[in-house]
Amino acid sequence: MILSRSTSMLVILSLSLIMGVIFLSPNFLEAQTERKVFQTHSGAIIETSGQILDPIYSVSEVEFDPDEFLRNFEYGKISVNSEGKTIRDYTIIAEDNKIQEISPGIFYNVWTFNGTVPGPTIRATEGDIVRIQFINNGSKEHTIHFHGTHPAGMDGVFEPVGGNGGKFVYEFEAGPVGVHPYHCHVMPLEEHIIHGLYGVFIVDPKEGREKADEMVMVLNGFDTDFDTENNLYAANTIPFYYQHHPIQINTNELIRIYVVNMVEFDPINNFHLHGNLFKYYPTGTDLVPSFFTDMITFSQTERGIMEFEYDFPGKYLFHAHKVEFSEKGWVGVFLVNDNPNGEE
Ligand SMILES: [Cu+2]
Repeated sequence: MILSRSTSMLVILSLSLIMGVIFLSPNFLEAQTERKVFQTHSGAIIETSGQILDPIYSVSEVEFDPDEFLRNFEYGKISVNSEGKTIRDYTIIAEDNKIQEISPGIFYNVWTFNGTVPGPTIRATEGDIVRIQFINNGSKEHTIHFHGTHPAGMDGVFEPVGGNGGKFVYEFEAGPVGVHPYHCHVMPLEEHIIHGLYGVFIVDPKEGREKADEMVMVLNGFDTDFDTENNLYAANTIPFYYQHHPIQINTNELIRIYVVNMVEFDPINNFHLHGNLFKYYPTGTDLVPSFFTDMITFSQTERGIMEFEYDFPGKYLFHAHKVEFSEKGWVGVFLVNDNPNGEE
């Protein structure tokens, strides 16, 4: 259809008027600034005018360094019992009242094990006795439920530990070999997980694994407006952190990543590595890899061990190939440097 110049002008003018009425109408403007009242998971009444909770807090009480967390393993206080078994003692303290600025301007009530989300990465060798003094300094009941093998009474489900100083000792033999999550198991479970009460438990084989540059990545998400959908995603809590602070690794050096998916609400998450493929050991229970791939999909608490080496230096992305998640923070970069020792 060919319109005369004056008809075209008339159409444009009419459209502009209609759009102007829509966008400038008091109702539309009000909708943009309308403050809605939400009840949070924990019962608090919060006002917000947008998709992200308004920063009603201005001070972060929790400092979390994803670089430090990445390669930090807690081996516990070591002793030997009368049978000659290694005992590893840990203390884990739960709290549920701290505020963390998880992304610039986004303050979130984190529930923590030993002050951070995720909690400490607990590491033992198969057959060691793991003994955890659990202290609940929160205001709500919490527990620690370890994945892995242990007696029923050590499962952290039917023995809720009261807040304000409640105590429980978890004691069990470390096993099976692999990478396992631990998390609070008090109902409503999603509330206790989404706020951050989780961490990683690594059980090493007695014969050890090949020497490698080892790291831990917990894939997590944050629902900052309490609609049971995540607004932010990350590897190790801070969205986009490893994109802005690339993880430095070397060429021709074995990299081993213990990956655990703790994203709540979304049925799947995944991990895609650029410029390379990795050997993948589901749950890390087998010493022979099951896959050689560049992309692995996880449901919640699914986890595994990845191993790879880069031949060529440079910057390589790793991210969720579920693009929504990577665009909301679950993306990072490996900066591969020439190995100072040459070919290892
Ligand atoms: Cu809990």
